[in-house]
Amino acid sequence: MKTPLALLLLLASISQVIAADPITIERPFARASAPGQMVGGGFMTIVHQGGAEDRLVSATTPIAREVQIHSMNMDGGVMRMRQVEGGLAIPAGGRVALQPGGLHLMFVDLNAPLVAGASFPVTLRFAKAGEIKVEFSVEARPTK
Ligand SMILES: [Cu+2]
Repeated sequence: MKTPLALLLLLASISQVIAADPITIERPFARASAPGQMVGGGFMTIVHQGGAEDRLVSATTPIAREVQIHSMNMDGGVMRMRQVEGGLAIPAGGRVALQPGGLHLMFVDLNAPLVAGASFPVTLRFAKAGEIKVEFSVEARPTK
């Protein structure tokens, strides 16, 4: 049974190359959590090479109860996070950066501390591209 399985795997990998996803994720990372911290931010750049706008609708991860999509805005001199309503639009042929101080994923109710050097899976759900699984690496907190 070894040969048919190997052949199936080969065919599967070929079909993946042919049906290359229009959406790719660059440098997904999170920051190590401080002691007692129950939420964590997730960052990445979403690159869309398709011809029609897509939308990041939701995300899930085993390391947190919930994943939210947040924006950050100045409101009366105070930086506030808000949930992005209706998902995050990804323009055709565009790039959307989720980065510290701006758009980010918010991992709510962490199941365990985020430790620098570790990594964890996140499943992103796009309206058109469907599910994309990404491995986030945990980086040390910046020292100020
Ligand atoms: Cu947030």
